[in-house]
Amino acid sequence: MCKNELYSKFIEECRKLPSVSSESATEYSMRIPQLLELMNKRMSEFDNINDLIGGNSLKMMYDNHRNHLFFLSNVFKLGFYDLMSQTLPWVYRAYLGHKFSPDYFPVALENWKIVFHLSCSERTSEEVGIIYDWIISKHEDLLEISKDISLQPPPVDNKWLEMKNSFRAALLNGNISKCLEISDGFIKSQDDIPAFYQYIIQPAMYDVGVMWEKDDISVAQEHLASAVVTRLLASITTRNSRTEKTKGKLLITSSPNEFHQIGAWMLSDVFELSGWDVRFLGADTPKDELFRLVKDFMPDVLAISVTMPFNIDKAAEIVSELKKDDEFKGVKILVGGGVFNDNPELWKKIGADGFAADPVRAKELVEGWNK
Ligand code: B12
Repeated sequence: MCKNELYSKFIEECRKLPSVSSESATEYSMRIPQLLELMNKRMSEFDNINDLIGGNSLKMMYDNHRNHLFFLSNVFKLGFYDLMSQTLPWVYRAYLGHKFSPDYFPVALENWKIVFHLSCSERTSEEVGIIYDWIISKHEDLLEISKDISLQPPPVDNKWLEMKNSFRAALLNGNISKCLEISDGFIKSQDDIPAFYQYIIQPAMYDVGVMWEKDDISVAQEHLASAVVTRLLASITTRNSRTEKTKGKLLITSSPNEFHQIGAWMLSDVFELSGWDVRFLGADTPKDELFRLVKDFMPDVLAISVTMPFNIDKAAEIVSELKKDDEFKGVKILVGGGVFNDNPELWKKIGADGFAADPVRAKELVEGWNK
């Protein structure tokens, strides 16, 4: 069977898995701290743990355990198994890329089951156990699928390829002068900014992600690239003048616990430069603080950026609380970011008013609402 067929079959089977009841999903989520502590302890006591995690730090494994729990908690709460079939191959690829042993997965999954058995009610342990058993049974398939089904960056038009590649090289070298030279060459007027973001910066950063995934670059190099992009965005933002702010008010933030903020920043620039009154909050805004600002600023649109699948519930909570409160009935909610791009139906599941894959499409959508 070719890998694409194998993956299609995997997705289909995953969709047919029984849903976890809302009581069990809630218990799973409430018990995350205990589950995490117990799992970290069990796994770190294995004699061969160093081999299983490929010589990486225990901290890396602990972070992965935390992400695992928050991620599956989202899958169970939303009953959205596509999120799982779409993320598992990435998990395999990224861990194997970072030298984890293939044996780590079945060992960890079996131990999760023991941990649920020890910490949760029989019902929860049984319901989530079925899902874990299915993942364990797919281990060989996942090893195969993960080899080439990737969250690959979307292809870049040949027209931009060379420039994107030299921009990426400059980013990874921390060469801000070269990045400025490229952006100055591209951006002849404010109208060129959205295209520069979309065709040069975004794909270059997606490449950086794939390089990190394969362990071709270090975390430090990825941080360097992000820092250069942030400095560049600051220079573009400050060097370009705003028109009158007549189009409406937009408040944009990344969800709580979401540290990716570059995409949200781009959205903020594109709206601001076209005449919107924008407040951009950056990464990881706590929910209660966000609500205070929404109350003061009372935007026409609250835009929430989410990249990581384990942060969807945080955005979902904001949407549901805002929608419940009459005071905010004039505020529309727009969502976007990596996890929504990878799962284009997800925005409906969390009750948002709309989703757009990039700032230009976001502006078209929102300006349609405002008519
Ligand atoms: C830089 C980076 C980081 C930086 C972010 C720094 C910063 N200041 O933002 C740091 C180091 C913090 C980071 C952390 C992590 N990261 Co990271 N990161 C990246 C990387 C390389 C680039 C992100 C980026 O800037 N992309 C460019 C922007 C422009 O693209 P974008 O976000 O998609 O935004 C566009 C659209 O989505 C849209 N959009 C975005 N937001 C919104 C909002 C609205 C309302 C709308 C309408 C549109 C919209 O418009 C934007 C422009 O077109 C990506 C690779 C990738 N594919 O994105 C990995 C990536 C996202 N990270 C990844 C991971 C795993 C992590 C960590 C878990 C790593 C770890 N083990 O700690 C943590 C998670 C931390 C957390 N809690 O959030 C994985 C996620 C895989 C997955 N789907 O599960 C990726 C894909 C890397 C990979 N290939 O494996 N990361």
